[in-house]
Amino acid sequence: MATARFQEIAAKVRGGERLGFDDGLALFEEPDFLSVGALANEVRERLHGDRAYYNRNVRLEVTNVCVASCMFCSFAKLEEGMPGARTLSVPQAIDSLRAKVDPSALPTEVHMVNGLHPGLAFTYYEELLSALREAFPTLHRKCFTAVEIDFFAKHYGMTTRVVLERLRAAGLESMPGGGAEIFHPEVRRKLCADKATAEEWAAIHGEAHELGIFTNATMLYGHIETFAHRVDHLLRLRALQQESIAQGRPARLQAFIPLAFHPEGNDLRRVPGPTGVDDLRTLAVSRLMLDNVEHLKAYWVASTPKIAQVGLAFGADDVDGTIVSETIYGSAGKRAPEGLAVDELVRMIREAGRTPIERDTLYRVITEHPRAAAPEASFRLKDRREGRHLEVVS
Ligand code: V47
Repeated sequence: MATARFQEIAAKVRGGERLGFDDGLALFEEPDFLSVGALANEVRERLHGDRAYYNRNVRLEVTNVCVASCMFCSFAKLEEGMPGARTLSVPQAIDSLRAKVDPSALPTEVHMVNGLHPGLAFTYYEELLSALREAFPTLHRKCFTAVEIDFFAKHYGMTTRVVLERLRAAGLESMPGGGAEIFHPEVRRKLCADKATAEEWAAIHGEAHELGIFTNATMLYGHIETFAHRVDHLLRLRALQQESIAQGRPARLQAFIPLAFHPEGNDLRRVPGPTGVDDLRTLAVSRLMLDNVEHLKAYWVASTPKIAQVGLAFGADDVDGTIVSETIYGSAGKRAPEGLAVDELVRMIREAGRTPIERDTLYRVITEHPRAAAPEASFRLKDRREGRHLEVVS
């Protein structure tokens, strides 16, 4: 049974009142996490009905060489030439993407993030974007975190605005939400002192919005931060979005994505990482606090497809996409598959009682799938001469 404090917060939410820092903290501390989830679900259904989104996307990482030394990272190799360090030339990057996709069913988005490589020319990134545009004209290019933009500006001696303008001219269309980690300086100082600060990260997103570039935002949770740090993080993002709305900027934060910390192969390997309940509660509190960000992603790569599926009843309206393969979580001990087929995403969404919608990067509807028949009817045994096979019936 939920506490009286929770009932107070629920009344605020139902009355359309904005939640404050103490409310957020109380939601993280509420013993009845199912009630927190149910309240977030009310908001989620008010915003999105029974729709749940996925997209057909593919990941690209062209270099894992990185000058930053984030304690949580298992992906970056600090210097070129170290075992496992890898940097692709522009033609190699295009070939590696070509090898990942089926030309007869091209995805709609490439999501690219990289290490902060000190030895490449800025023109490399411009050439990369132009080559992607030329080789895959229908793939939306969602590329570079604010941390990369900040690094480019400092390393190549340009303002962040010029960096964004040059990358946009070369083909950048939107930006992912990575690099946010935890904004609070008590944590950021320990976790990732040598990259963009919270203020720099937010300023770059605001600038991107001014230029019409839609962006996402993330939060890496389940390591050395407290619930208070998480609430602080959510409030900073809400303020950033409020500013973009108030200024009438042509773009916004589209989606928020909480990222479950994975401890293998990094300096925080003794931290156990979040539990399933923490994953679900964090989604729910995020939905309740971030009342001005439209979409909330349950990112199946970080939380596993099973938790992401349940997350669709805890505030989330999106499960990300097909991914195909990625290396950030692959090198940190992920318990999720390499990629998911569209059939698998659709089944996962349907069995959560939602209508699956394939979206593009900007949340325009590509396909609305019919709502499910009973889940058990999605499979049937088919007799074949050579034996009995399971066949998926869509
Ligand atoms: O910023 C790195 C995180 C992020 C670990 O915008 C880790 O649609 C857990 O930003 N354990 C990159 N997390 C991924 C990212 C993202 C993911 C999905 C969707 C979108 C989007 C963006 O991955 C990094 C960092 O916070 N990360 N190492 C780790 N060991």
